[in-house]
Amino acid sequence: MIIGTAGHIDHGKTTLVRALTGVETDRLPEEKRRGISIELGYAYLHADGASVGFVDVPGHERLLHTMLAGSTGVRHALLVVAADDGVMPQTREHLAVLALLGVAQASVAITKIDRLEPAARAARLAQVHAEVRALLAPTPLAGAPLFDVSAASGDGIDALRAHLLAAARMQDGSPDASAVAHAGLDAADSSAGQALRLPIDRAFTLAGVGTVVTGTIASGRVRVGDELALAPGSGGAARRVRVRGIHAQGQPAQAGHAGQRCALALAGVARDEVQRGDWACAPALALATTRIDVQCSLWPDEERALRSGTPVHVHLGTADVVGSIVLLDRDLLEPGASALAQLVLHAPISAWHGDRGVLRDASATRTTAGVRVLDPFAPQRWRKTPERLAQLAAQALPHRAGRLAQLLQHAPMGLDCVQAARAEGLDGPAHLPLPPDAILLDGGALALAPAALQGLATLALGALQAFHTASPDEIGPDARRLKRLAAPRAGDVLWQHLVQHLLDSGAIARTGHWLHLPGHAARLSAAEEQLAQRLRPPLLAGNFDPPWVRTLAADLAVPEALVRQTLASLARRGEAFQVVKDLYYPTATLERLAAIARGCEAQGDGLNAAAFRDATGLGRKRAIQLLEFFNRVGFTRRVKDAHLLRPGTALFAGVGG
Ligand SMILES: Nc1nc2c(ncn2[C@@H]2O[C@H](COP(=O)(O)OP(=O)(O)O)[C@@H](O)[C@H]2O)c(=O)[nH]1
Ligand SMILES: [Mg+2]
Repeated sequence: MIIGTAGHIDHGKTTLVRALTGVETDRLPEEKRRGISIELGYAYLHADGASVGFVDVPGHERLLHTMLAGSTGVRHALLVVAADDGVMPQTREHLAVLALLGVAQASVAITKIDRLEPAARAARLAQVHAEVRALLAPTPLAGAPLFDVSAASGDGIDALRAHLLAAARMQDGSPDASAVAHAGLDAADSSAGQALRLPIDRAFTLAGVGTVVTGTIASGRVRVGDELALAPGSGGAARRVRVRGIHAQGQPAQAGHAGQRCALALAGVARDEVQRGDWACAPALALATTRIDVQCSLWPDEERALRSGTPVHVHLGTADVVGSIVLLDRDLLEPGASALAQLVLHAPISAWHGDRGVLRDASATRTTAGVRVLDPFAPQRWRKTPERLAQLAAQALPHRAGRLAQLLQHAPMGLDCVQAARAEGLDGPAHLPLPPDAILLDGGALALAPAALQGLATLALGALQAFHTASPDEIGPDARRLKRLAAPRAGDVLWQHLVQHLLDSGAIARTGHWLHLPGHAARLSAAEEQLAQRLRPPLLAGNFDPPWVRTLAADLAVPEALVRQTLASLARRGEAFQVVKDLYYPTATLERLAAIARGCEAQGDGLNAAAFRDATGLGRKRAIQLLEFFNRVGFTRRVKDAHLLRPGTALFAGVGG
């Protein structure tokens, strides 16, 4: 168990840790000279079957960022209040920090009782106790026991030590101990699959060992030999390192687990490439973000409401970064209230679902709010839509399985399981507790609720019907064009699945590449079939310039209307396409023209009217008409004067059928 000190400067935190453990944590020359703590101090106590790590924090108000870094992973707070001074500003601020970080256990040491006049002692202690009780009352730490101690005389020290060891035994002995050791993790999230995360609070070089990082393991386990990532890393890439050696709770070890303070000796990274604020984590978890959606609670003692857009200092894990806060479900956050918000950061950090942090004001003089991470992959656009707010409400649910079930309900385009697992700190999508009826696609990388599939099917069928109504003489769109018409935000894998699902169920049909409603592809009447047999040869013989309806009618001596009707039926069967009014090209001819267009795009100035004209030997006007046709059916896409093939398009590639 990790115990963190808290309290005003000079109230005796460092002295008390020394009295409890025998370890002097103020080791820097400057700390010795000035008699104050500047850096985090660490000490361990192994006794009576318990292992307690102490993180001693500086009390100076200007060093609150250091106190915050040290308080990540603290399970039990040791609030120190000097009997002579009583409650002071950093007593209050540190308590606020602990409460906002979600630290749920504490003990209070009333120190320096030897300094009180024996005659006035009882009265003064009663007064300080009342003051402290009043301070704790509105916080989750209200029930913390008080111990009167003196490091100078040793009074009360043994009782406090025994109490802390007992608390450690209780906590480390409980089955969920490792999973809940991190203050930011919900007890309900103690399921398997949580991979290693360790917020780094120190990095240094040790002669003969190399780069060493330290921190309290937030989740998972680490073993000697493991490959880890250092996140957020620079340039969007997390660096890979290997664990050469481990100290857990101050002793050499082969492994370390959640709740333990560890030092990791790392191979593959120089000292100046890693710093406080970084995380050592399982490679599958590495992430870097500048936008985090959170639940934000404004401290009740704040004097003013928090406005959307306010600049803030964000402390998450051991990181400390500036940014601003955007309120998502209101414009103003009143003291004591909580809201959904987005943190927009000036530099990337790593954070995972459930992590807790605090906000300080822009000048970093006041702790103002606590935050709990809901989504480290927060969107910039559509961040306040009802759909997005529903997703965030789902993210706020305490149990992982319930949370994912709700998230899936609010994911009309499917849930990205790789990202969801990463956000949850799980070692891959296989560890996500998804509801049994979830439809898994793309090897489990995408999950879809049955209702979402139904919703997409309705959109697709509606779009197809509208297409047939608008273009009765066309067979139908290809799958990509239908996606653009029906659900442009759907991913390709999802869309393929949907189209296959609709084909399998008979809701739609396919002719060649073209999709259509089953009733749309025309059956030719006997008369039409007879005429079609006479139309096909001249159309094919016409090559890149097939005859017009009028010419065909004259040559075959049949009424124009009948030729027009028969060609429209052939078009509805995907055998031919009307390129301009009354000019039909057989699909086989279009396949050859498409091959030429592909060839044009691959060379010179690309696919434009001049190049296509030269390559086909057609006139300029017809070349342009054909290119416009290609655009219309989604084979190409026009950008200024060029026609770009839609990437990966299979249209007119000669599937035959
Ligand atoms: N008389 C007396 N002095 C104490 C006691 N605890 C701490 N001090 C003194 O108070 C000063 C500040 O203590 P320190 O542990 O550095 O306080 P911190 O800033 O909270 O870490 C030092 O000079 C200590 O010797 C105590 O129990 N009795
Ligand atoms: Mg100190």
